[in-house]
Amino acid sequence: MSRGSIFTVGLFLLLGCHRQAASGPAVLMAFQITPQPARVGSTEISLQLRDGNSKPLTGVHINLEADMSHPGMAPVFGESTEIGEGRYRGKIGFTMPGDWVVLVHMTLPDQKRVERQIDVKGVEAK
Ligand SMILES: [Cu+2]
Repeated sequence: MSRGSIFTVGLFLLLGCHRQAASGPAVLMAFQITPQPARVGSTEISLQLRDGNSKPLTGVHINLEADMSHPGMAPVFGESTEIGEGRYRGKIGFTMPGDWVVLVHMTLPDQKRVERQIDVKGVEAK
């Protein structure tokens, strides 16, 4: 499997943006999921974080957690590392086809905790 080509194909195909909730620190999160469509196996989650002034948010510690909605399904976890100004990249290994939710657990440099959610529907079989 050629990681490079898969990343290029999927890049920018899915770009989401979630505004912050009414309370809590301002964190704007854009995301890309590669490959598209998502498949069982290693999946790259690229994030771009900005603060309320649209400045890149650096130094955020990120843990990824992915869940399915039905019972008896263990969550899967992944780390995310900063690769550039406010840009982070991590991997999640989807273990089953279907609808997943990726929880992005963030700890900001001031230790405030923020969580965002990415719906990844229709993960395909390998
Ligand atoms: Cu499942």
